[in-house]
Amino acid sequence: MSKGKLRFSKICLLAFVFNFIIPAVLTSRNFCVQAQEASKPKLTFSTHVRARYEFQNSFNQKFYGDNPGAGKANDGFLLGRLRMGLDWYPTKNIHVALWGQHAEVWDYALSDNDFYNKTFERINHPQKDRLELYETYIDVKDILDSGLGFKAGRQKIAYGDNRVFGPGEWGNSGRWIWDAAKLSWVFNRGFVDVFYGQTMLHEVNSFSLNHRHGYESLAVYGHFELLEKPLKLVFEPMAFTKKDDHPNYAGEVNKTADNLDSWYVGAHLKASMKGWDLEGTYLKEEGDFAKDDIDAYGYHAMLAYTFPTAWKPRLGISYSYASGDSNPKDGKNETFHEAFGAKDKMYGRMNLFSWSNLEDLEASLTVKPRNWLTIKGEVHQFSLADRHDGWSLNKKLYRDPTGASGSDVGKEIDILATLTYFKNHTLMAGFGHFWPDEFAENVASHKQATWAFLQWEYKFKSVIF
Ligand SMILES: [Ca+2]
Ligand SMILES: [Ca+2]
Repeated sequence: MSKGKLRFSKICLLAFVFNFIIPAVLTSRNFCVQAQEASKPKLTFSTHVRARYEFQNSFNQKFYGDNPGAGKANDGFLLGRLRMGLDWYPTKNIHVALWGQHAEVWDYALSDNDFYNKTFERINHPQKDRLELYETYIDVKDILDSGLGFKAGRQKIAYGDNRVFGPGEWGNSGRWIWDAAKLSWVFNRGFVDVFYGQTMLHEVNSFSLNHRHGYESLAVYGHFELLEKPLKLVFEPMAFTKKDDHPNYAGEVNKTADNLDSWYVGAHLKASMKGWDLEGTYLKEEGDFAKDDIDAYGYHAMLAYTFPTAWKPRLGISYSYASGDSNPKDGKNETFHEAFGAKDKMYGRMNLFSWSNLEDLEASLTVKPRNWLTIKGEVHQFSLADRHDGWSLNKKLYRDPTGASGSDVGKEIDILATLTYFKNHTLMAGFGHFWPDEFAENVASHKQATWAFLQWEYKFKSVIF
């Protein structure tokens, strides 16, 4: 579909929403009655403020060690984010949101141009995006008691444990934000969503209303609560595309520039019983990466037990896998490309890894000494799924196609504390340390890396009427 057609179809969709559905819903008797009955606020104004100071020693967003290709070996910077918005609920089942976001970073050693993305042909900044449109949508639920609804506009899309679709809130500019139209069918014990959307890019100083998006996706996601008690079992099958129609991709052998046309199919499963939690995700990826065939897969499995004692200790083990490419010259792309998920709370808190060419063995312990205090510690052992493929921190630079540099990348420990003692305020502090193994030492550096942060978050909502 051409850009013009796409824009045209979006405009048609908006016109349809405003011209047909809203009046139809508002004049429906059912909704008028509900509107009279509702005593909940109709219009609210909210403010979310977040500030975080981070210190990175011997690594940054793109490089590992004391000789980074950009930025400094040791960097300390302040991140600030302001989100403000109006939420209007004309009836119980209609929600209209209009929000803005301003994301800024001070004292950052990496420049804006260090985040120039050749594939997207512009800057896509993970920390900085000024005066932007944030969540702005219309959400209509349960039209005429049918369980059917839709949500159209700029929105976050998240399911399950956020691994496949998740906003990625840790990054200051908010990683995956969608311009999408979603149809939902909610039934007794589950829902099915179908949506088409495009992900926004974070260009620092340009407003993103008519901008070039990153990826586009057509997706179907189901959520089925199969069992309730004593075993709770949730099954979530999914299938979706991840496409970029711009010819900025090149294959391994045939370098003719072409587009990305991939699709995924898989499922997420969650089971809980008597303090035990079991969770698993499997995702198969196929399609075309320029002239190469994609043949990749990823999965994750987690088992945790929460002790019914003081401090509620929760002990967990988890294993994440994402396939890597075994031969850079066979015209076959076996690297699993992460979908649209979060990675902040996964694959180590220092964010040295993504769900791509990865083996991550993790053990964690969470305790709650007070109901307002949570402390989590985790240890990781990271390896490459395939030693001929690159390290996701910087795939092109940290890669040894011969495989001679080994596959063990390193070990990491993280300790995080979250404090919610003060109403509307959340304080977080954290520390991480990384020990490089053979692969990181060979392709990057022998140096150990350290990370620390302190974060304050404030959320306030006031009722206008
Ligand atoms: Ca922007
Ligand atoms: Ca290959």
